[in-house]
Amino acid sequence: MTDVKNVAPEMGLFLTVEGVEGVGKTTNITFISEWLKEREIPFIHTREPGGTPLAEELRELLLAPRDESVAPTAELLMMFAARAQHIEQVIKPALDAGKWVLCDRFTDATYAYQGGGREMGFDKIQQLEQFVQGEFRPDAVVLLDLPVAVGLARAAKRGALDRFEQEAEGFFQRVRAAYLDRAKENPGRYWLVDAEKSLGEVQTQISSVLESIMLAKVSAKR
Ligand code: Z5A
Repeated sequence: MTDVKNVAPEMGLFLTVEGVEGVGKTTNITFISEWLKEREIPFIHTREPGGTPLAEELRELLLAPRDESVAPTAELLMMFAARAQHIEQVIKPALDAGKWVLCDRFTDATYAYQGGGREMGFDKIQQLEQFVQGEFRPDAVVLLDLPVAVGLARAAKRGALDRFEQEAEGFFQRVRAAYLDRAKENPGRYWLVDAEKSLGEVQTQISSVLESIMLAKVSAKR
């Protein structure tokens, strides 16, 4: 195991976790939080859309099922409005304080859900990403991947469906394809985890990914 005790305080790192519906993000983010605690790495856990009071209000608006159909452009802009607030109020201050930021979804979800799922394409998202974030990007993206039908079957065991969860399987197939394309295009930043395996096997993969991310971070600082 990497000895991080002497390097952790000044080593802020922005780590996001992504994947389609039912892939096990929540479960595995709890696992990652424990992994960080065991190593005494200071971190915050946050999520998108959300993470600040204003952004959480936008999340409620975005996820609530409604009779009125939501224009994809309105949805896209609300995602980035929430993100702008989240970056400014929570993410950057935590990184500046030397903490890791463990974030449940970020802009990759916009590429996957609005770009892929809603078929909006990627150009406008790229423009908004540049406008809102400049060059700011996650240091590492853990992409949990599994066949859509498996994820939907897992998620079906939960309660009432939100506005995204009510989409048809084809929507989630496009989401998954967009995520996998992004991972293929940026192999240095994405860490692909086979989330169809048993939870124990998934978490073994995640531990090894975290060790690699940590080593890369430590050597980059040297
Ligand atoms: N969205 C967007 O469109 N654009 C954006 O830019 C952003 C977001 C940022 C809210 O996200 C919605 O916002 C999301 C995309 C959109 N909509 N969807 N769909 P969210 O992240 O809050 O919602 P979610 O995708 O439903 O995630 P979740 O609630 O965290 O669920 P999960 O990732 O599927 O995780 P889970 O609850 O841990 O796992 C589901 C079940 O599977 C649970 O019973 C586990 O015990 C079980 N599980 C987990 N792992 C395993 C393994 N390995 N084997 C067997 N069973 C397992």
